[in-house]
Amino acid sequence: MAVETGTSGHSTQSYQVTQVHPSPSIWAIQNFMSDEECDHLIQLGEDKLAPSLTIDPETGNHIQVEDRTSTLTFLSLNQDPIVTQIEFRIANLVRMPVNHGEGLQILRYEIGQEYKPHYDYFDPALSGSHKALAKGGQRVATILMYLSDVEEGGETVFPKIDLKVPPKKGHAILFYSLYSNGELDPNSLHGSIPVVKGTKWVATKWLREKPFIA
Ligand code: PD2
Ligand code: ZN
Repeated sequence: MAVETGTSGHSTQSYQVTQVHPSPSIWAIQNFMSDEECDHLIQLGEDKLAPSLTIDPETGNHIQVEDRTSTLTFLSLNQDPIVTQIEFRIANLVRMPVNHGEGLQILRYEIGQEYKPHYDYFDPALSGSHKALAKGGQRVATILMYLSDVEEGGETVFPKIDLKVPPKKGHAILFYSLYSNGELDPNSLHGSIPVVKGTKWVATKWLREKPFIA
């Protein structure tokens, strides 16, 4: 397992990166965020939570589906100095410009809430994908940053490769939805299994091929 240590140039946070799977490429990042940063993101999210939506593969419009039962808040890029600091840390980690990132999403899962297995990429064969692809191209990678510990359940799972990642405050995972040649990786299927005890808070950032157009 490859291990490297990164230090964010925009703060003193020092984190450890470990590759946990080669294809899809999945990386675990310990201590990616401080407790204060996690608490700050939860605070930004908690007053503005609304039902989570997904993109309808037929129309490209945002719709509410039974597969995603959490609530969420979307943050703006560069919303405040702490958000900006985290966005630069992510850009540094993935070696992509900060403007390739969609805005952070702050997600809350209560007991029983989940996100059933899905792909973060847009399947170009589906009519609804064109609208989404026009806003910065394909989603190349995703970083999930855990903002709370969860007493039981709430793991991020990759069913095709039998991998389960328990949420732990301050830790993150980064995974790629495309092969390095740009083709879609079907093994990147992933989800969040139901919370059994406690509350799961997570921040998600989806990273595009090109600058993201909100
Ligand atoms: O919250 C998660 O663990 C999770 C799992 C799968 C989030 C997402 N996908 C996502 O936001 O795309
Ligand atoms: Zn996802």
